[in-house]
Amino acid sequence: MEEGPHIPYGLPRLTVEEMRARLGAMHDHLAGRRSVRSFRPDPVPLDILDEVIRIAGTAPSGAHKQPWTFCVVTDPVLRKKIRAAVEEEEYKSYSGRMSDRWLQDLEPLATNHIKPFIEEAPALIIVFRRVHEVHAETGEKHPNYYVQESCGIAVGLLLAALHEVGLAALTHTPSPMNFLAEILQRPSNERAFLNIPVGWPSNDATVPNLSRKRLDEIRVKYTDNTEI
Ligand code: IYR
Repeated sequence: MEEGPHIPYGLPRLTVEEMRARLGAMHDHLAGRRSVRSFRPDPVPLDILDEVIRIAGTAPSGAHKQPWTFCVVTDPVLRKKIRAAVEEEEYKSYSGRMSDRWLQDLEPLATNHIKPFIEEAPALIIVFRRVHEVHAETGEKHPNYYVQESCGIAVGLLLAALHEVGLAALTHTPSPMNFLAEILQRPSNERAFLNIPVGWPSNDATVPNLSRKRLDEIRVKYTDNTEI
């Protein structure tokens, strides 16, 4: 972390009406985000993906260690290799490693071990969590903190940024996924966190007809009823 004095900070104070209007619009927009498994092959400009990653990099992180690396993979040879390795792992998962209950829970999503989207999507953003840092000169290990939480927040911002510009994504979690670090030759302090295929939905893309929990199902109030 950069050391130095604290600097002044403020935010614009919106009226409650402005807050309601902005949040209503933000909800309507973000509620339209869905996990997509079928993509058009059209390439996404790399500078757009860079901007999206820059936004993800604004996330808060434990002790501001920013314990993430975002790999952008568009190379078709690599994507083919990744697809083959993913399908090998997913086959083992679907045909034995996942419980019957788990498979039953996944039925509405109609997933299986075949993952054409890894080659069809024009880009994969593969997120690695950095379990520690390695000092460039001494080779000394410096710990990172709350790495899962930090990377989770960063990916949340990344998904919002993609949706903001009309790009679809899937948060794909082959398990185990250490093969991703091997294929991409990542350093030993990095562990694969998520594989995120990105692109525009194909013309025949469909998504399951899901509903989301209502506010009263996800929020518990501890108030004294004096608030407005
Ligand atoms: N990783 C597998 C299985 C899978 C698991 C969950 I939990 C999902 O929400 C979706 C899929 C796959 O990607 O098919």
